[in-house]
Amino acid sequence: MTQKRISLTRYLVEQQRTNGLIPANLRLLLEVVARACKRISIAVNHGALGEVLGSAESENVQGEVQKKLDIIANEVLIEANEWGGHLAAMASEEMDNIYAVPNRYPQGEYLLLFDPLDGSSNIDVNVSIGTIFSVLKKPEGGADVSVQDFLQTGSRQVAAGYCIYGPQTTLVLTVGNGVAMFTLDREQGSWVLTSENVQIPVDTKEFAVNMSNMRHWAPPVKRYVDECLQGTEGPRGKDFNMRWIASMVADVHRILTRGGIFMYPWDKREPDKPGKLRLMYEANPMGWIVEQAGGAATNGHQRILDIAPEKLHQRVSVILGSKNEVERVTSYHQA
Ligand code: P6P
Repeated sequence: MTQKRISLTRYLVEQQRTNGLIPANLRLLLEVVARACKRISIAVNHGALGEVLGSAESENVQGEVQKKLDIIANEVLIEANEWGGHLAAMASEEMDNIYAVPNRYPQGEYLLLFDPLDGSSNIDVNVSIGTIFSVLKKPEGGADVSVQDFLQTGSRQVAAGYCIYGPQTTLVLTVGNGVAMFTLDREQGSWVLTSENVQIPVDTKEFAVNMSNMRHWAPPVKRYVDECLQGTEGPRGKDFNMRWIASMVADVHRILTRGGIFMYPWDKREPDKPGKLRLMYEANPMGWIVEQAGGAATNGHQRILDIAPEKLHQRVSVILGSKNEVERVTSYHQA
């Protein structure tokens, strides 16, 4: 008996019917984003055949060289979402300012934030990359939408997800009732529910960090990684494995699938910079997804989702994954 196939549409309708978590316009938003991710997946999978590899010879707001696919993915998400009447505005890692829905289209109640193609340094070497997105509600009242409307804590998200473009193309989503995964059936062009109520093991033997930065870390992070490296002879009494794909979506997907801890901590090279990753469209959506799967996400001192944002593109230290490990690293910061 083949397993019953549940489509993304059916999943969203049933979530609305049973939990009232997905009003019609939010369902439309999520289906539009999922369709945009299909288009991005096609472009990514063309690789060298699609003349989409390499640099775009431009820089983003972060001062990072943009890849052609960064810009393509950003344009796909903007074009897919601007006309539907579900959004007031969008914000992207690839755009300095917010993108208000043009007046020729109806204004909606939601705000969509995204990193259109995270891990783009991996594009040209054929390593998994992904799209990360976060959904907020535009605060009531007020005239035209502004960047201030976006500056809400991650705990106010109404939906969050990512799409990983790897051996499979998989959409991972939460609306606050656990985490579900949908695998793209390329023959039918449809998203099929392949996992729900995803749970991250609370313990792990696998850590993910860029070890080349070790000498720059703060003592609590150094202590944690040193203890992992001491293995059975050290205070942890067990050996650890290390992974670092340098693609947050791929590292987080592995952690959602089999546990682990992911760290991109502050380091002393740029002491005024809290970390490399961005709060609004990387740490917040990933932090909520991880929490919804029974994990934890902090900046070493506080819950990621409680951080009050001051700037749209602000950065943050990220420690997320298996709950007991994240709590251990966070406790070392209190010591
Ligand atoms: P590093 C990709 O550029 C990214 O923003 C994340 O996806 C990834 O976890 C991190 O940076 C990798 O950084 O310094 O190891 O190249």
